[in-house]
Amino acid sequence: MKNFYITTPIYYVNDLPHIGHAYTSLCCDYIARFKRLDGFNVRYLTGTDEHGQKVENAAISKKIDPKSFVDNVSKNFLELTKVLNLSNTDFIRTTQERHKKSCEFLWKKLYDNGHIYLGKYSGWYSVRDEAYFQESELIDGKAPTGADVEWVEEPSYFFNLSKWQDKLIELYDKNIDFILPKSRRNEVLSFVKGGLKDLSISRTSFSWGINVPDNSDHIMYVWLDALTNYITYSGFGVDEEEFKKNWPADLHVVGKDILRFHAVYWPAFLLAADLPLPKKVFAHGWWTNEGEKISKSLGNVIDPVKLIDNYGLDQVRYFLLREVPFGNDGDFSKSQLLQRINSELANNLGNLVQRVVSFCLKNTMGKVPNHKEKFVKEDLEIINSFENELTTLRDLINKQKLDESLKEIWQKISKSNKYIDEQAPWNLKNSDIDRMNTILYCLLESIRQIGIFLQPVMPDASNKILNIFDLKDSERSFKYLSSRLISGINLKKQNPIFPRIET
Ligand code: ME8
Repeated sequence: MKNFYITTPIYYVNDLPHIGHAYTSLCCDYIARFKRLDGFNVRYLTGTDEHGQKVENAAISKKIDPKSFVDNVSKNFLELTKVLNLSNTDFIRTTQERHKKSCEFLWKKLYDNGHIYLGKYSGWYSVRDEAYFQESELIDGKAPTGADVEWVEEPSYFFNLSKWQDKLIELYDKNIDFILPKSRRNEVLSFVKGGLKDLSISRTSFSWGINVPDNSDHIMYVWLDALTNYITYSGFGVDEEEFKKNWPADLHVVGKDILRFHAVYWPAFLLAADLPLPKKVFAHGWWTNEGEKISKSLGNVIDPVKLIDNYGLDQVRYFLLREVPFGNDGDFSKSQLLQRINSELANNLGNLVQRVVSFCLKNTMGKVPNHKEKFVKEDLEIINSFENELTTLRDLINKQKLDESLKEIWQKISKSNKYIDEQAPWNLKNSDIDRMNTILYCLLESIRQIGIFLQPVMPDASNKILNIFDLKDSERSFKYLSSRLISGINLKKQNPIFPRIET
């Protein structure tokens, strides 16, 4: 079995989860579930980023000690993995012992390889971004993200990032898809070409972090600590064999705001520690809410839990993945969500399943009918198209064109709806039962294939669809697309899969 390893960023535990967290996790879940059905042994990592000044400040403002604070807030993110029905295979917390070991091991490797030196940092720091900024990067005295910055002067260890400029450029040139989408790749490339400064990788002015080995006056910079989570899960510093087996990751999915950390700092750390590099970093865009930037001060933060309570999990999963071309910014609009639920889920998909199965319950004694007739061209287009569809979907998923992969599945659904209208099996009830049965057979077979394809995006609804045919778990993978439905099996009645929502 081939391995596939995908990661979300690990989320800061200074506050409650929001739509951005849910979005990244769902995109990864979609890819992870797809790969699993396609025969890969999938490792899907998510978790929480619990150290640093931002989290320490949040704990102080709540008058709770940092450890109790992060224990509490991290639970909300763990809970979110259940609410979103994620298929993650681990949930890492940077306060775990295994992670501390991994960070210490990486630090020592960097140090022993001669890439860390002690100095003094003086410059601007944004706590909200947990990032250093040069004077020239500030806009009206603030970080480019709009966050406040403070002047920091403290002893600090540095990583010799400046030495890695050529190697990084070579990496981007040789691996044209290392950073996607392309527009983001160009941004990173010009940033690196502009020259890199050595990076401060330790702090002394607060203590909520992992101690630097052999100098407990310093804690590690939270981004060095956080990025290391991706190798902690692979057993780095604990089990060499496991690590070799499991690393590198195939895909880091991140938001566009944290691409620099993943596409510049992270590969530089790994190169300096003589470790293999991840294969790809994909940066997605940001959501606005009804055209407005999402921010706490505007009070328009979208709570994914409430959203799911109101509209349903599979509906939200589908909407978020389908609405924006993956990599672009997107706007969350309630009317657009309702429109997609009613037209694409209730009308297009829901009706197809409902009318075919109801018709069979009345006219084929609730069984998958026999097909005595030979299949004609139109039938074969419905039941034999899966091979091409799977090839197309694979290609789209491998290129992270998630929205397009859903469009492709909906084309199949529309094709089946068109087929039922054109073939009109209801007109054949009294005149040509054999042809009617053949048409219904083809429609049921197409619904089975659609059910299999839909599993990554809507695990619950596709489960209901596949339960109509009482398929075993083992019969739901892509391998089974080519095995046809057996005539004579009983169909199980299902309630409407996607009821319309009145607007
Ligand atoms: O950055 N739309 O964590 P985080 C889409 N701990 N995505 C959004 C968004 C929006 N409106 N707002 C935020 C961190 N995000 C670090 C990561 S990884 C080693 C450490 C996304 O909790 C944002 O782009 O601040 C980021 O990818 C993710 O939420 C987590 O942000």
